[in-house]
Amino acid sequence: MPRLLSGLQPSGQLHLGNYAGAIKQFLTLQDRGYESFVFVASYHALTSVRDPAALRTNIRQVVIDYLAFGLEPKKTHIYLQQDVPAVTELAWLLGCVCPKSQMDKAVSYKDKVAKGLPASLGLYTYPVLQAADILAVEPDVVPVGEDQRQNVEIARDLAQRFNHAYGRDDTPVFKVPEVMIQRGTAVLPGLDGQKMSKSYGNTLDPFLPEKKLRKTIMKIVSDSTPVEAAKNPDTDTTFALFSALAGADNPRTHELAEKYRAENISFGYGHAKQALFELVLEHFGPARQRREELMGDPGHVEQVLRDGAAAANQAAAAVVKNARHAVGL
Ligand code: AQP
Repeated sequence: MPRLLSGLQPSGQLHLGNYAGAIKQFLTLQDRGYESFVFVASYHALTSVRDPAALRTNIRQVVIDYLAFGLEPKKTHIYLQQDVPAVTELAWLLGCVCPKSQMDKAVSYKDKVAKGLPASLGLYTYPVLQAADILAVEPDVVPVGEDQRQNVEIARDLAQRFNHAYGRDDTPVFKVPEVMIQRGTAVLPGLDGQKMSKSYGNTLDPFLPEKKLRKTIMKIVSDSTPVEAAKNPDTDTTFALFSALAGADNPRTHELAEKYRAENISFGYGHAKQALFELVLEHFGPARQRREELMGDPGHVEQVLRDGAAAANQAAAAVVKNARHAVGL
């Protein structure tokens, strides 16, 4: 059975970018029979979150949202990063074969520091911990958004370096996984047109109460093309979000694109935003309902995490044992 591994940081409320770039792929692969390992990257979130109460709340919320979006614990092992200690041990072993220059070249560190995150050692070596998350459970694929491509490439590279240093030809220590990125939703824009990101304050949370959801969608930045003029759907954020949710090939998306292009006094950006609002409610209706139910069932959430951690620990134990042996410990 093929395996996938991926995770999200509990650095804030999950948003449409996380859903379109990552979670939607988890759901598709889960339905195709992949054994899935999907974790909450709580150690990674420590590079940006310094409020323990907020972190605790976010961690629980990410698990509830994973389940609400449709991850099924029978097919997907859901766990917290700190519940699989083998990951931090592997991070050390991988760090010892990682050239410093590789971290110097990592773009996410530079981007995040430029956005005001503290320039900590944790943030600097973030890709090594991420490589350990990935390699610990030997996945075939790592589905992520475009911004994570380089980090998965680093994980592949570290696995190969380690295998080269310590493996024997016929028995590599680490399995080298493939990155998987969804075309069309690889970088979803946020309300302001930049990449949608928890830390940029430009996100759309599909679980917002209806009134607030509509208000937030109406805030999406659009250009100043007058109502009666033709508009370009390909450069508009509202259209990008609609297309990511409905699907680029959906007749509803084509129909909306035609409305943009027509010179029509009765179709402005406000109408496109109303269409997006209705689509979000329709698309996430069942998830919004499930989320309400899950919020009242903390026992179930705890059980899911215990089972998920047991499966991840089991997978990681064999990998760490091999890696320790390979280096001479
Ligand atoms: N805008 C996006 N479009 C497509 N995919 C996205 N992802 C994030 N934003 C977009 C994908 O979601 C997964 C989880 O990412 P993460 O939580 O580890 O951190 P991130 O990529 O840094 O996400 P954020 O929201 O931007 O978090 P902060 O602001 O805390 O750094 C990944 O697969 C990512 O590609």
